[in-house]
Amino acid sequence: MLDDNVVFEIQKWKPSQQFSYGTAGFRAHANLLPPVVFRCGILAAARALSIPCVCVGLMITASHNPSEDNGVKIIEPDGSMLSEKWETIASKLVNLDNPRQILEELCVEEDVALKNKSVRPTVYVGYDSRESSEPLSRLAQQAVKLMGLKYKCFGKVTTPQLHYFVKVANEGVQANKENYFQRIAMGWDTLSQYAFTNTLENENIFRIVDCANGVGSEAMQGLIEYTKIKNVLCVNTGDGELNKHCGADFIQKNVIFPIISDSSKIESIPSNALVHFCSLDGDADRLIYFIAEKSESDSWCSLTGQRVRVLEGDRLSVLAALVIKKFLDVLHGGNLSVGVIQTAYANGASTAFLKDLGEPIQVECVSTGVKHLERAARRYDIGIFWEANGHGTILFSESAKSFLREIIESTAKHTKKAALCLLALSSIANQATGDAISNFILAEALLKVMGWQDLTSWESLYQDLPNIYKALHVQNKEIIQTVDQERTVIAPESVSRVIKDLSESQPSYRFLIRPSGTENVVRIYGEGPSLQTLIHLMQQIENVVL
Ligand code: 16G
Ligand code: ZN
Repeated sequence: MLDDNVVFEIQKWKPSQQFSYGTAGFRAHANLLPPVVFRCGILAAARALSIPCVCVGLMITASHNPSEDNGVKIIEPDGSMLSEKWETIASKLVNLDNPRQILEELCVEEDVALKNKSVRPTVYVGYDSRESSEPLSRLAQQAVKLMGLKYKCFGKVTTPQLHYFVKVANEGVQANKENYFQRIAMGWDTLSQYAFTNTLENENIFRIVDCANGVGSEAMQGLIEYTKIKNVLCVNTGDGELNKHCGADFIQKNVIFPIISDSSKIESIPSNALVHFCSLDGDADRLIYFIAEKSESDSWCSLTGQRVRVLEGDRLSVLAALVIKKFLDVLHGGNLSVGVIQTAYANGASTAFLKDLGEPIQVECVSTGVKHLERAARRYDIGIFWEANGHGTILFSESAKSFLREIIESTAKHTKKAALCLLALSSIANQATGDAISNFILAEALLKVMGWQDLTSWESLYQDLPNIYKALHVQNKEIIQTVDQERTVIAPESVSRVIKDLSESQPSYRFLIRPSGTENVVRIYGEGPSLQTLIHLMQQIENVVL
């Protein structure tokens, strides 16, 4: 059954170190990646052969990592991230000296026919703007061919675009950029027709999008072209270094104004304009808004390094929940369940705000990692999820969409409008994964539905609780064990006891600790009414951890 030639070829591509398929796939310095990407090409093909499907996806990107890094991840036929079972298979296939055994297992257990299968699915490949990305994609192509499968390369695309292509292709829809942008533009047009409280013409808003010098800048151009949204100025579109002192991850972690390598593009913005500032990350699956104070005499460049006020992912959840509730109220709920999924790291003030919204909004907490949020969100008719880092989307179930379509066909004018607007949200929000490009237009649309021109209206919905988030370098991060969606520490005993005692003596404070899934550090988080007190309390936790 196994072709010796295939095994021999795979064996030649052996990584020089051990790799593990983590939450973001395989990631490392680009020099180390050729064998990993080759074997991932084999893996993608095997995955495609293991289930009836049109295609699976393979994306070459290292997201917000420095430009010399790269990475690879596989996309399931439904557009979601690789299943946990296949994550384990991926790690084995990449690391083994002799892959024969794992390939044989796949043939038997996953029914992967390495040859002579009549239906040959395709592997869809995309890559980001890194120098190493295109050459790596050619290795994936070689591997897919070796497995006898078809290969379709989309060239430079954002990660969420590739997720979208894979999802719609498996649903029988043509997968291309036109279709991707048309869907978004359709939703935007519907909302502008029925729900915007201020018109496009009379507004004095400028939207500045920091593209992190990544692949998102090209996608932003497409978005602007199709939606015809006005006054969008893209900066950091590729002249500067990828993710260096700019981009969503940098802003969220450092809370400072980015370097703008092409700031001349925005110097002519009128001084009385309202500015919406936001940043994409390197592969455009995260979006972070922020507010920067600028006096008339300041130039944009002079703001670099100054503190900003970040509107984290939680704020997008809140905005989405508010608008969805507004439309659903017109439909008297329509018996649709609406869940907002957060992790324990969402600011407590956002959780309290969301809980206060009441029916039909339900708030749920899950463990860190997009897959946990996404899985929980899919259990609702409308599932809203965002991580604080700016990754998220709004997912609509098929039955929710059918329900809305029925209303549109059969009922009175105002309910029809509300249903149309909800459907429009489902067409803007990427239904496969969090997407910074579509979320940019989504956020701008939601703000318009609320009638807010200024970001401070959004910001003043509630005040974030003071908080501290730190990474601690420890010898062995794995000794930290948590339960209850990372909200309770159970080991080691010393850490667990300190946190328990502090939580009991200071009930208005909250403390979290967990090993990072992406770095060799332990992350600690504390939140409460006074920053001064918090600093003091967090020190006690740090002392026992270190
Ligand atoms: C990965 C996850 C992200 C999570 C982050 C936590 C995906 C696609 N990404 O980037 O959801 O927030 O890890 O990293 O799953 P940490 O464990 O190092 O804090
Ligand atoms: Zn990313």
